[in-house]
Amino acid sequence: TAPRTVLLTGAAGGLGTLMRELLPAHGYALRLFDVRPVTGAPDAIVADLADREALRAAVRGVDAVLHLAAISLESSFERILRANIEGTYHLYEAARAEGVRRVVFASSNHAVGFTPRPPGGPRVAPGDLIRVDAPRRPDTYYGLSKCFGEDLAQLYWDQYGVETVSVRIGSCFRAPTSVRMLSVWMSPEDGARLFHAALTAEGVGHTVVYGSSANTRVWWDLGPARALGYEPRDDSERFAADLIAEQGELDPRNPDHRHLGGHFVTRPPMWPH
Ligand code: NAI
Ligand code: 15L
Repeated sequence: TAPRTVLLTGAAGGLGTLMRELLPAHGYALRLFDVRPVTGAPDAIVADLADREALRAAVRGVDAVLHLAAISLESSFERILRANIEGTYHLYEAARAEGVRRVVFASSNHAVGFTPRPPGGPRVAPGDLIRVDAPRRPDTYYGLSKCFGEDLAQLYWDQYGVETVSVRIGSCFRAPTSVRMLSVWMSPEDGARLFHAALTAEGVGHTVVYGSSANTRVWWDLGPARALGYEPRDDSERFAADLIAEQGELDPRNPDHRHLGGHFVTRPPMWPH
């Protein structure tokens, strides 16, 4: 079958760059969109999410959108409002107007970042895993914008029949760099597997899932992601010994270690501007 055409917003970013490498093997032809030029991709659409005309043209004829473009850390409310809240609204309006039926939305664990870390040791008992229906507790304006995106996705499904899988991504980088990340890490390869499942599963309506690898120390329930057909193959445990030797185990007396969102709760990293 012909590759499915997917608009990848945020194509110049860290995750966008990884997905440009990994998604074609799953059968996708990618159309790229970012406010910054995309290295090695002269055909990429360089435009802001605020540019409604550019967005309309960008989504025209695609089968689905993988919406990664955003301010991906904390920032002023005004900047988050413009890029993440208004920007995501403009993206959904373009999709609705052009008849695009499926969006995969890069939500974040920071939509529930103030949720206490599950009790017990490094291995969480199945009954203590954080579920997707846990109350939302954003830890930043950034996390709040992801709550908005999830609600917007629900509205566009209920009102207009645009389907979304909202993936509350943990940390998707080549390797985990902190002990917290041992719990929330999603390998790029598993990320591509999960996005592929989210792009192709049938009858998703609006579904919210957590996105990580099958980590030994996982904090949340991967059941909803697996129900889409996601089969994670990686586990951060191979990085555990080195990271723990360097940083020590998580300590409940350390405020940075008490919540799902880690140091976003205490010292949110700021978007550079
Ligand atoms: P990133 O900051 O590396 O990339 C984001 C990209 O979006 C940048 O290339 C930026 O130029 C673009 N962008 C920002 N504002 C824009 C606008 N107004 N119009 C057009 N493009 C704009 O972030 P990363 O790590 O690649 O994350 C991608 C998405 O996944 C983000 O939505 C982020 O919130 C989400 N996410 C990422 C996680 C991770 O571990 N990488 C974890 C949880 C969520
Ligand atoms: C996020 O939402 C950020 O976009 C990413 O840069 C990481 O900090 C990640 O969460 C995390 O929680 O580690």
